[in-house]
Amino acid sequence: WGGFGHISVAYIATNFVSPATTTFFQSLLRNDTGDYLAGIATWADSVRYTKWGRFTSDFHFIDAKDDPPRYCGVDFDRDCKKDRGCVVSALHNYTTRLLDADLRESERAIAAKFVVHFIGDIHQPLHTENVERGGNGIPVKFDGRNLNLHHVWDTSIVEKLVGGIRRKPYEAAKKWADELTQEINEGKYASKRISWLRSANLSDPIATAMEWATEGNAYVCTTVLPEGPKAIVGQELGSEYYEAAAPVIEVQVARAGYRLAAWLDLIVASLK
Ligand code: DCM
Ligand code: DCM
Ligand code: DCM
Ligand code: ZN
Ligand code: ZN
Repeated sequence: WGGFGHISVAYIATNFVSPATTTFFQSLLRNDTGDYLAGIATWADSVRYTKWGRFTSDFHFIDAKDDPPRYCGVDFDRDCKKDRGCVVSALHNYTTRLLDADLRESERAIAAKFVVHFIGDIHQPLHTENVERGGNGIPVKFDGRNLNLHHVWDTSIVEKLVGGIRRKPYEAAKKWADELTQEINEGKYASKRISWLRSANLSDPIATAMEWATEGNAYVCTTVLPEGPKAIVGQELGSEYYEAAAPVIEVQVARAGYRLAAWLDLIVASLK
């Protein structure tokens, strides 16, 4: 996701975590405001092109070598690069480090920032797809602008859906997160929220992350590339395509925020 998606996921999680989880992460991240998660949600993107952060650049995605729209699917052994890792192995690594009380606090804070970010990214369907580097190599149009398909899914659709995210992104994200929180608590997602946590198992972060990755990757076949990668090249995506994509982005952001809260709660509960 672009910054707005990550910040929105963080605010949804902030709405759902337990009081003990709030206290733990406010202390670890040295921020006792309501922005303690939102404020670090995009940090991982800011380090991926730095000298220190180069080794993390492949941690934001898993390149599923499937064949949309014919078949979708993610396979850890096939798709997670052995030498460089992927979003699934990164979630395992940084969850383990967050749980490791022998690590320096600064290292556990870094791990927390990566976990918050990568649970967001694993829910972006094109972060679980190999075709054209997750759609980065597919030129399209969106409301007349020339963009690539990945950017449309990271940013353009959300921007059109929510509106005004450029002027005051944190305020707009908080407002959208509160609306999605309401939908999870008593709206269109209320009957689904228990099932959203079914896969969450702190004893097996790889299996958990693979379930989340597989669910998001299925949208590549149904909604992202319903007629395949060639058919979408140069197409205008601001109308009918947008109408089908926006609900998928909305549910994926809601799931990411709700699951992030549950994951952080499981981590804090297992520390005592
Ligand atoms: N590291 C990692 N994953 C990688 C590469 C490195 O977790 N794909 C970690 C292992 C080391 C640190 O980063 O603790 C620095 O690695 P190196 O000394 O290999 O640069
Ligand atoms: N690191 C990591 N994952 C690991 C080990 C290390 O991301 N499993 C990163 C975070 C640390 C850096 O590498 O800041 C240096 O770690 P080390 O001191 O273990 O080389
Ligand atoms: N990306 C992806 N899959 C890839 C390569 C990149 O999902 N195989 C994502 C990471 C960023 C965006 O695409 O969100 C742009 O990546 P880059 O700047 O590396 O081109
Ligand atoms: Zn992206
Ligand atoms: Zn990212």
